[in-house]
Amino acid sequence: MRIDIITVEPDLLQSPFNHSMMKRAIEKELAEVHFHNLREYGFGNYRQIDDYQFGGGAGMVLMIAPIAKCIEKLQSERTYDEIIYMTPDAPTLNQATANQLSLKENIIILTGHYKGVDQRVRDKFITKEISIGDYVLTGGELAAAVLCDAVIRLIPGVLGDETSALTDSFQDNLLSPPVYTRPSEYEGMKVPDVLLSGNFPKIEEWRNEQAYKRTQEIRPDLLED
Ligand code: 6GU
Repeated sequence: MRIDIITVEPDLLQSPFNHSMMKRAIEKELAEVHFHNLREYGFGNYRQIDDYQFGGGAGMVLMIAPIAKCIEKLQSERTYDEIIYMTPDAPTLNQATANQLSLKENIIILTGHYKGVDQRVRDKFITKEISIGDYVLTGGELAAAVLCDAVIRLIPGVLGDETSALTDSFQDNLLSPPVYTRPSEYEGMKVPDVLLSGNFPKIEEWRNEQAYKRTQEIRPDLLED
């Protein structure tokens, strides 16, 4: 999978890709990530990329031309399956969306800033808009890193069996059950007997019960779908 990220703050975005699972995916050549500094596509000596909004109001808006120049250059090199815009005014990312995106070949992710992008960018280029939750971030960069992490770990071959994505929270719309490791007793707090029993059907049943119970307590909305 190839991901091209168009951003105003490329430096803010680099580090998550140099660690852990995303680093592993890139090293295994299962994922390829390219950063494009929008400013390099800006106008004039100041490389202008934003301007005041028509109609007045605080905050700058990213102009269409620099973004168009960058996207059209990428599109001249290959075909993209999705052009995604990270913005709080969009449907919220969930596991189903991450699963779908993990099967794509080439995607572009555009990260917003300031007051966002000229609506015509969204109308002309964007095929999918994603928010990562009901709160406002300064820019879409961290949100893009979150999206990439959620997607890249699902690309076949990235996770080993020991960390199979199939047992993750949300993969079946349930939260994960509690987990324990040694010691089996710490300051009087004991690991549930069933986990030490060696009775694997029973353990599986207990985990399912716990997952359901946790979901009911913490995220009952997940059970309504
Ligand atoms: Cl994708 N961008 C920004 N700026 N804020 C957010 C977000 C995205 N998702 C949640 N909050």
